[in-house]
Amino acid sequence: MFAIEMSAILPPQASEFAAGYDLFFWYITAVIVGGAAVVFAMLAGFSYLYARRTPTDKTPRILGSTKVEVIWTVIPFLFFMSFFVIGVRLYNEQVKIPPDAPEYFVAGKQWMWKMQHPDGVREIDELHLPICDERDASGTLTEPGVKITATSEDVIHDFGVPAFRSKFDVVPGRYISVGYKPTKEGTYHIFCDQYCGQGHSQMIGKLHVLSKANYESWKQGVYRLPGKNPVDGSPAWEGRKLFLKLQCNSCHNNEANARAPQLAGMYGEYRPLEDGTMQKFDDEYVRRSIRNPISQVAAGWKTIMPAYGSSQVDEIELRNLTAYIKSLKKGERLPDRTEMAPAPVGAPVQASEGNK
Ligand code: HEC
Ligand SMILES: [Cu+2]
Repeated sequence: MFAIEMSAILPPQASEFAAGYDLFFWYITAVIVGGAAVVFAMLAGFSYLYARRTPTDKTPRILGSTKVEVIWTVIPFLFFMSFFVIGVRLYNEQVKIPPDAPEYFVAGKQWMWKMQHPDGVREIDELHLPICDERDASGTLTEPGVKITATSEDVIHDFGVPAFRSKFDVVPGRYISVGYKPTKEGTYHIFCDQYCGQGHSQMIGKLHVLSKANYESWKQGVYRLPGKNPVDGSPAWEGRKLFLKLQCNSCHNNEANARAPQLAGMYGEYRPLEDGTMQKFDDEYVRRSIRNPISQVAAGWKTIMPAYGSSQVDEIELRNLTAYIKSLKKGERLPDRTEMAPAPVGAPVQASEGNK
């Protein structure tokens, strides 16, 4: 439906960040080309000016000039510093993400991209995003844009969207986030920008920037399309189902003498550990608690929690469990020890007593 756009020299500028990035790119290019031009012009000029004219010409004895040395040190230094300062400012623009930006989750895997929207919609090798188009009188965007958080299920990949002038490594065992403010409707490339094995060149996808209305109706369509990964709800909601399905509640439950810590209200706090250190209870902490509980035992608890590898809990599921734990407010009760996971949507209804 959408043709992939690609202009002659650079990809289209489809995010707020892209224009500043391109300006910086051209600025560096101009400085480098200008610097090279000065060097080559001098090379040519001096070759002529100081060429040996007669067989008896003598090479003059030239001693150094502090003035010239200072000039050719300070001027390039100032240019290099300007690269640094502008570079840091641009970098910050992309990694300082407004706290109210909705979070999309991306998991790289040999050789595909799995995406999950904040409300649970999932996609593979495609990502639909709403456009950012509300500006104040001075033309500054008033919307937070979206937050993309990514990790990998196997090797290092790199989530690259040239039209957004954005690429970042997707590393197993770590979460990395960037902010996007898509400003132009259209369909753009997603590439894996880090060689990741045989299928690397096929690890490509499409990013669709839709108007807000189209984004909403697209999501409705996904909800309704039969067989296309129907989802029941938010990551936290899916996480609670997993929590029951994996029977985390056999230990983490609402009983006073439960065998494992109450998880409610812990997110964002500092957690004392058995080894005497304090750890921030954040996404990475929850990930380590599930993947490798021995690495950080909560103070006062036994090391009985099993480690859940990626064959039991994949990255999207891990993310959903984290969202569930994060959603538990202080004082909120964990599920009952005996509560069971609900049957999947559409499963045959069990015969009740009366039907026998
Ligand atoms: C056999 C009992 C048991 C099961 C099953 C279990 N846990 Fe645990 N869990 C523990 C214990 C005990 C601790 C505290 C000791 C530690 O940190 O390893 C803990 C710690 C944690 C922590 C860190 C809590 C804190 O306060 O620091 C998280 C998060 C967690 N579990 C999540 C889960 C999830 C999610 C599942 C299901 C996939 C699960 N656990 C299954 C026993 C269990
Ligand atoms: Cu890859």
